[in-house]
Amino acid sequence: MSEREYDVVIVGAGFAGMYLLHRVRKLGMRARVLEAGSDVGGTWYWNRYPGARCDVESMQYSYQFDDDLQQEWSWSERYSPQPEILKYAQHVSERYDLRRDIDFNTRVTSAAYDEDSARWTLTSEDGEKTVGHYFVMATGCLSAPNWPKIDGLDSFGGPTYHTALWPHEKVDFTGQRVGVIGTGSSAIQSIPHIAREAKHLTVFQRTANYAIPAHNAPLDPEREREIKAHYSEMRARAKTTPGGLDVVYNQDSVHDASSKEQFAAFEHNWQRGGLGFMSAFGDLMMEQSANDIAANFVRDKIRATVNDPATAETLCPKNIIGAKRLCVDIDYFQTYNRENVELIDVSEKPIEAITPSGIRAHGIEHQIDALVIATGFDAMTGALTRVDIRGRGTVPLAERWKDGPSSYLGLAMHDFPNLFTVTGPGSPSVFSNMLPTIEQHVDWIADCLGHAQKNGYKTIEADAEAERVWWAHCQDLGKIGLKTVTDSWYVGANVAGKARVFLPYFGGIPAYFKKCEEVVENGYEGFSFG
Ligand code: N01
Repeated sequence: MSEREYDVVIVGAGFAGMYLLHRVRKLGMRARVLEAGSDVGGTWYWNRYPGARCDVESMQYSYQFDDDLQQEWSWSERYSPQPEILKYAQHVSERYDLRRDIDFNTRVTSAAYDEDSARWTLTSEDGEKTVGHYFVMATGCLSAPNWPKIDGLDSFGGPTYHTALWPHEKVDFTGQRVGVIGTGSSAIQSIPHIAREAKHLTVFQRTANYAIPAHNAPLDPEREREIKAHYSEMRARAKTTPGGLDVVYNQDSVHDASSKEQFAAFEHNWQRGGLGFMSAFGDLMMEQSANDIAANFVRDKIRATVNDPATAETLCPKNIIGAKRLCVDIDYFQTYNRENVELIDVSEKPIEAITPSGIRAHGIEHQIDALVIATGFDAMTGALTRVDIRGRGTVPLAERWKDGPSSYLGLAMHDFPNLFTVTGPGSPSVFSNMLPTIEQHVDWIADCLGHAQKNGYKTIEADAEAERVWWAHCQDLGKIGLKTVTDSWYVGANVAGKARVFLPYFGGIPAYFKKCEEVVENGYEGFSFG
């Protein structure tokens, strides 16, 4: 093998790429990770905006492949802030000596498969080529930043910050007039922090969002001890729930409960805080009348929190609760009680333009010194289609997916032999606790590579029919209930021109994990080895 030729080339040094490197090393394979950033951490490397933190509880958002690792690491808060998760990623990279096999500051721009050698050649921005027998895109579901199409965006005279590309050095908004565009999770987390610092903050809201309080606090040492004593049991319980979270899901219909019982269940989940809010009843995402009860509960909370009735009404979401990703907040709605915070509703009429000194909406130019773009990501497919990936034939992946993606299990695609995706479209990923789901994908991929190695196979490829059937199943699941009724990044609606297709798998973690196991038990059903 030449110096730049490997058994496995992995793109991305987030939690997926790091663990995959660790796993394939154990198979005795030579691996290289190519990472655009200057360090490990993936999403936690890039998303450094003020207030960034995980909306899954710390004790559940960590690797579980090594009990020593999970026993030795201590989280300081119930919900970990981004710097602490980044430190954890750095700790993992040191503990398993990962950095020596990672090329940082290396953005891959293209990858081409050569049928004769059954190898992929990856080219990075600087023209360097890396060859791999296997190629894994461990590039995350929410990693390709989405910039809004607003006239004059480039003309703004002050600094512009995208939440997903936040500078590494502290951004100080003291004394400044700041404009924030967007009110998704990133905005909801950052707005309270920006408001505390800025002279004036103007938030431009196109769609109001539901947010459940985090009730964040220092991690209770007793709770930590208790979980660590029974960690594997908690992880096992989590794998039995739809979202892979150790939360008790009530399967009963909200309609079978009295108003008092409904209120008590929602209040209990509200006081507990976090993403488990929708676990109060089993049919909240199944029908409108059930969903309305949960939505009205949250709207009433917003009205009770925000002093100005008109602002409160603007902040009350009109759409289905849970159809867009639920947000978890710390003092988000309270922030609108501050004198220096102003909310501009751009739901009926979009922002007209960004000018050198402000944002124009409804004919009024709001003067700002700094602009924060919190408009999210080209979710689930963006990180894959932004690389010119060509498998068998010359049609790039982006072209093949112009009417929507297709994938077998979110792991592999026909016509792209020896290429795997971690948490690709058609996987539960974004509907689950991402870190354990990543681990399951990586384990599956590494086991599959081990199987090919043991049997002397040169190629692994998803069968066209298996992919077609799986993708059709994902689309059918998407049609159940209320998930696709609302425009969201789950269906690609947030990116201009993107095909409207249901991107994740909505069948829940237990069904998905079982399917992956069955595929293996049935001799890698739906895959062909050459
Ligand atoms: O992005 P988003 P995000 N004019 O797409 C608005 C994960 N995450 O970065 O809804 C005006 O949710 C857009 O409006 P609309 C989490 O899974 C996790 O906040 O399209 N507004 C929306 O309000 C999350 O769901 C954590 O009408 C415009 C906002 O921008 C996902 O990442 C933390 C606009 C975008 O919201 C994405 O969250 C943060 C325009 N032209 C994020 N274009 C954790 O805690 C867009 N918008 C782990």
